[in-house]
Amino acid sequence: MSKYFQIIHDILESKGEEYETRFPEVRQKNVFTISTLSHSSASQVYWKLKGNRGTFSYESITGKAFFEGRSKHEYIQKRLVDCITEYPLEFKTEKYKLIGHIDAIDFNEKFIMDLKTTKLDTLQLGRLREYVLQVGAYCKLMEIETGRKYNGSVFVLNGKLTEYELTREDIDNSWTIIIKRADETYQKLKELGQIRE
Ligand SMILES: [Mn+2]
Repeated sequence: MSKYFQIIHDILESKGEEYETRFPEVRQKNVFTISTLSHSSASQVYWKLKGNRGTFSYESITGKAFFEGRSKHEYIQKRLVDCITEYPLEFKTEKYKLIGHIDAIDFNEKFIMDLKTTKLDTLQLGRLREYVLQVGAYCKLMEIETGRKYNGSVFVLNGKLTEYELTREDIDNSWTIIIKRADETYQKLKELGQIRE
């Protein structure tokens, strides 16, 4: 058996903690992810209380849903030759830090993309709203970081390709909501004794 059996085994085995392994700072109680906050403040609190996402069985790791989602992302990301992919962002306050990774960003066009591989046949409005919050917050963070305005779109791949282009209003609203949720998360974790000032 070659040494790569163990290496591939470990890659599959650590899938459940993939994000934590690649970005260990997310294990800190006061580091929140924009993608989780775009779902809700409660989910961010949940993950902080739970610790990590646990390990998965081979069956679930190699199951269709995970690989389909990842492979669609990676197939497209590799071919977006004018873009930087998995571009990291952060926003630090005195209380907490927000982090995020942009699926693809075109610095010349000042354009941000997030790919979504939802299995829903008809995209639910609630779900789309979450996606918009995430991309909107990324756009705003790029603006804060560079002083230039960024636009962005959500691309949904679910049998067909749909684009949702964010408006300026979407972007400003998203940032307000994400910061509000981050404040709530911080407050809740403090009440639960998870964070000390
Ligand atoms: Mn994505």
